[in-house]
Amino acid sequence: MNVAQKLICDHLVSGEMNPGDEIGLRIDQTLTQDATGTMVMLELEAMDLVRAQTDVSVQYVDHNLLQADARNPDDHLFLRSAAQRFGLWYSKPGNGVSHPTHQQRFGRPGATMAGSDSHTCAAGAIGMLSIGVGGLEVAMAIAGEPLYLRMPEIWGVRLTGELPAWVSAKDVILEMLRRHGVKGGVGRIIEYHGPGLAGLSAMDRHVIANMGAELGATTSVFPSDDAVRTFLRGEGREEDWTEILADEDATYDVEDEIELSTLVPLIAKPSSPGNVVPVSEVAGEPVSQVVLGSSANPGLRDFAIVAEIVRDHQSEAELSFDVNPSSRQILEDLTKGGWLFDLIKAGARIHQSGCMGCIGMGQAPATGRNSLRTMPRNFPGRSGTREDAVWLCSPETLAAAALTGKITDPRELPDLLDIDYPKLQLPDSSSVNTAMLESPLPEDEAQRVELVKGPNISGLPELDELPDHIEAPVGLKVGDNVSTDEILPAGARVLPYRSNIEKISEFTFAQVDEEYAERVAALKDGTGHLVVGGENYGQGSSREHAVIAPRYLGLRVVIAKSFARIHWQNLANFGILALEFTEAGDYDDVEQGDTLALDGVRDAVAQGDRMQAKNERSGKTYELRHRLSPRQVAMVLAGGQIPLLRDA
Ligand code: MIC
Repeated sequence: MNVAQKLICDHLVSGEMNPGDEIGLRIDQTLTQDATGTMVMLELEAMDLVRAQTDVSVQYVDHNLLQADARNPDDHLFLRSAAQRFGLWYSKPGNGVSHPTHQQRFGRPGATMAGSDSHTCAAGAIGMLSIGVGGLEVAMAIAGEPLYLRMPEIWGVRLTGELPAWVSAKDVILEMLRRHGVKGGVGRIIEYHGPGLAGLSAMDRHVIANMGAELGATTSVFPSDDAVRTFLRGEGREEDWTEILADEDATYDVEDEIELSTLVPLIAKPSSPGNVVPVSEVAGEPVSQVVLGSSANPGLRDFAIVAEIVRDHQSEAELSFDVNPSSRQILEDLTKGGWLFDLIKAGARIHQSGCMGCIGMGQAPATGRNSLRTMPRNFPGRSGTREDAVWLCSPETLAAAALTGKITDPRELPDLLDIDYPKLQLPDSSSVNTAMLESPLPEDEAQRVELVKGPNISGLPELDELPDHIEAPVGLKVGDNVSTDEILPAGARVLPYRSNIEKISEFTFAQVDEEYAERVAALKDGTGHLVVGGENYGQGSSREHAVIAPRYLGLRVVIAKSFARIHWQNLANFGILALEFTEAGDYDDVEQGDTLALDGVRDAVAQGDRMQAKNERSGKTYELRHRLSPRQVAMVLAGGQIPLLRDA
C-alpha cells in the first residue's frame, strides 16, 4: 500500500477503498479556527454535546484578529468559553496561524484530522491524513461521528533531484498548479514520494501540502520519515513520531514526476492560484506591496531566508513591506536568531502572528497596484481591495521584489545587488512556547461553563425541508471556477459577521453582483431562487457561510457544470440541492432571471440520480444529475443535517 491507503485503511469504519465510493473514517483530531469556529461551536450547542470525543481538538483564533469594534473580541470570548465548555484546547489570538501551530504542537504521524479550514491538508506534511471540510462535519467529528467522503484516487508525485539556489518549496507547488490548474486535484489525494524528499524539511513539505487545496485535492500526504522525526525532535515531541512509509511495491492510481533541479522561480498572476508563469516572464512589473507570512510559507526558514537576503539593504522606498509571523514560536526564534532585526532594519512592518492580509484582515493593497504575497490564494477581491492585483510567490521572489520594487527573478540578485543565495543555519530545536495555549478543562468544571455570547452572535437559521415542486427564477448565473471568496467575501468589513448569518447574508455574492442579496431576498418567502454555475463551482475555502447565507436568502438549488469538493458537501449539509448539467450547451441556454421548474423533486432525489428542469422562457428541458450518497439524500430532503438530527 501507499501511505494514503495505509492511513485510510487504519481509520476506515465504513465503505470500501474503491475510488468514488463513499467511505467513513474515524477522526482522531480536529482543528477549528475562529472565522469558521463560531458556527461549529453553535452547532455543538445545537447538538447538546457534552464533551469532545476526539483525542485532540483545538480551537484557534487566527483570522479575525483586528479589533475595530467589539464584534471580533466578543467572538474570541465566545470561542474561549465554548472550548472550555466542550473540552477543547484554545489557542489565543496572536498565538499563531492554526496550521503551522498545529503541526508544531499537536500533529502526530498516522493520525486523522478534520478541520474547518481548507488548508487543513497542510498536516499531511508529517504523515497525517488531514482533511479540510465544512464546520458541520467538524462538529460531527468532535461529537465522535465518522467523517464521510468519496474515496479519492491516489496521485503519486515522485520527486527527484534537489532544488537549485533561489528556488524553494513554494515553487514545487506552483509547478503543480502550473501543470494541472485549480481543478487538477479534484477527487484525488496527492502523495509525494521519491528521493527528492530527502532535501525537503517537514516545514517545506507543509508549504507543498498546504496548497494542495488550491489544486482542489481532497488532501496531500507525505511519508513520516527521518525529516518528520527531526522536526518532532526539534519541537520536543520525538516520542510522537512513528515511521510510515509506502511499501516498496506500492502503486498509485495516477503517476507524475517532478525533477526538482529543473524548477525555476514561479509566480501565480492575478487572480487565480492556477495562473502560474515563470517569474522571468513577468519581470519588471512595478510592485507596491509585499506580504510575507500565512500558512502557505509559515516556517522559520521562510522568514529567515528573506531576512538574510534583505540584510544590510533597504526595501524600495514606495513599497510597503509587511511581515506576518506565522506563530509566536516562530517570532521568538526570529528574535533569537537576529533575523527580526534584519527585517526591521530593511524597512519591514511587523504585524501580529496570524493570517492577517491572507484573508483581507487588514493589509488591503492600494487600488490597481500589484501586491506580491507568499500566501496560498489570490481570488478576486479577497485582499479587501475590490479590484486587486495579488500575485503568489516564494519568499525568495518576494525578497527580490522588496528590494527592487519590481517583479524580479531572484536569480538576478547576485548580479543586480551583489547578494548571494544565503546558506541558512537554523537552530536544531524550536522555542516551544505554550503561553497562549489553554488546555481543556476537567469534565466536571467544563460542565459548569456558560457560553459567553456577545450581541453579534445570533443562532442558526431555521431550515425547512426540500419542497417537492420548485418553480423559481435563476437569481444569478456565474462562470467557471467561482470561488467561495466570490460567493461570500472575506475582508475586514465582512468577517466580523461570521457569527451573524442574517447580517453576513447581505454581502452574499457582493464581489460578483452587488444587487444579488437584495434581489433574491425579495423572493425569500415566496418561490426562493436558484443559482447557475460553471465548472468547479465553489472552489477554495471551507466556509459554510457561503452556503448558509444564500440558503438564508432562499437558495434551494444550484445547477452547475461541476462542483468543488468541500462546497458540494456544505451544500448538502445545509439542504441545498446540487445538480449538474449532463448535456453540453444547456448551461449556455440558461439566462439569469429565467424561471426554471422542477417537478417531483423529492421522489427524483430519493429514487435515482436524475431529474429534469424546464426553462419556461426557452421551453428547453435540461437533463440533470446529482451525485449525493443515500446519507446525503436524507439530509437534503430534511433540509439539512441539523433538522435531520433533530428529527431523528
Ligand atoms: C481561506 O484561506 O480561504 C480561509 C479563510 O482560511 C478559509 C476559511 C474561512 O473562510 O474562514 C478556508 O481556507 O477554508
